[in-house]
Amino acid sequence: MSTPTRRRLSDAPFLAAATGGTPNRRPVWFMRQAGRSLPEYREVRAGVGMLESCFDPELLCEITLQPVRRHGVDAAILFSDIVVPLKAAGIDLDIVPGVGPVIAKPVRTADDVRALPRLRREEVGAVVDGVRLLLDELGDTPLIGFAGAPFTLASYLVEGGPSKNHERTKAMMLADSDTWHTLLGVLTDITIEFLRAQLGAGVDAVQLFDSWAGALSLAQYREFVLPHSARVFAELAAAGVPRIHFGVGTGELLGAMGEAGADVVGVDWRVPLTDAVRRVGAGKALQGNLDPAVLFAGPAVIEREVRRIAHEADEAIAMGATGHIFNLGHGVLPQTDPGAITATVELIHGLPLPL
Ligand code: 1CP
Repeated sequence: MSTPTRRRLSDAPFLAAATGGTPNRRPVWFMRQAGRSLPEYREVRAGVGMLESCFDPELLCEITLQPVRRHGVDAAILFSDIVVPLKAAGIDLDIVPGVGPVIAKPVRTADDVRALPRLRREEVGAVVDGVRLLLDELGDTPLIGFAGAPFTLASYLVEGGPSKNHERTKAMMLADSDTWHTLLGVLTDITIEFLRAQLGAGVDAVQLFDSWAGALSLAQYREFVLPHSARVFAELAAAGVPRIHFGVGTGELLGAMGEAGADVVGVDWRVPLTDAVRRVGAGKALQGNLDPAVLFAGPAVIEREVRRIAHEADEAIAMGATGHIFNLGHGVLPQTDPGAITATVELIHGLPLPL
């Protein structure tokens, strides 16, 4: 893969922590750091649809920069959505305010799967243009690209929208495994193409969001999901950038998610980092894991929880983790006070580094 535009940012604390180096401060960024918690986001999004903003290079650049400017986080994450490559490929869907992605014609049968389009690079040209604008603006701050993992994308396509129980998805997976693996193969190809487009434009790291994989048993994950996610990571290895893997409620899956091939494994707030390192095994960095609800509990609680996590991270590193990137255990909640986020970043940056 040719990536002539990639920047050299080896001193960036986020990249040092992700690659087994020694960061000069504790790196922190937040999943969903761009978005409704920020008044400047609500202002630029007024009257502009979610998907429209994801395909507008200037707007996606501006929204990506907002949390970097305001909070001084150690990484930017591309403003996009996991369904953007599906939309770009021609699948009829929308992101409905207050709901999330809604698919016009859910994918339920072998014929539906056969009819799915593939993604051509030029269809995400607006995202590529947005990445290029961002690299000019970001200075020394790394840019994380991302995509949804095949299972989480499949859940939206099969259910037709957000789902609590993923029952139709699991039904296809368990009753018609040929159709399931064909579907995940198509989604894996789309995910790889979307991430390659971002890497070609110069993103400094990638995160694969398998947000809903925690709904699966370990046996289901291993048989029906892991081989596909592993193909995503394997195909991106040559880019030489850190690859992060994250899902919510995946405490039972952490070992298998690490096996899929990421360099960094994201951990939600349910599992202490000292347990996470045992499950993931030595040789990978960890990312997480402040409960997003803690940001509502006031400065004293935030400080107590941040210090606990930093302490557990240091222990995890002593146990074989190659680094720690501070983050939440899932995304910033829309009602979060942005001041609490900025204060949390300052607190983390002020903590001593492990000896
Ligand atoms: O109009 C709006 O503001 C809609 C809210 C919103 C936003 C701000 C959606 C709809 N997507 C996004 C942006 C987004 N989506 C980002 C921005 C970058 C950043 O982190 O700052 C990212 C990383 C995503 C990824 C995403 N979309 C995931 C994976 C991350 C996660 O939260 O687990 C998932 C599952 C989605 C689907 C989605 N898109 C939007 C919503 C509300 C949802 C979730 C719906 C559900 O509950 O199933």
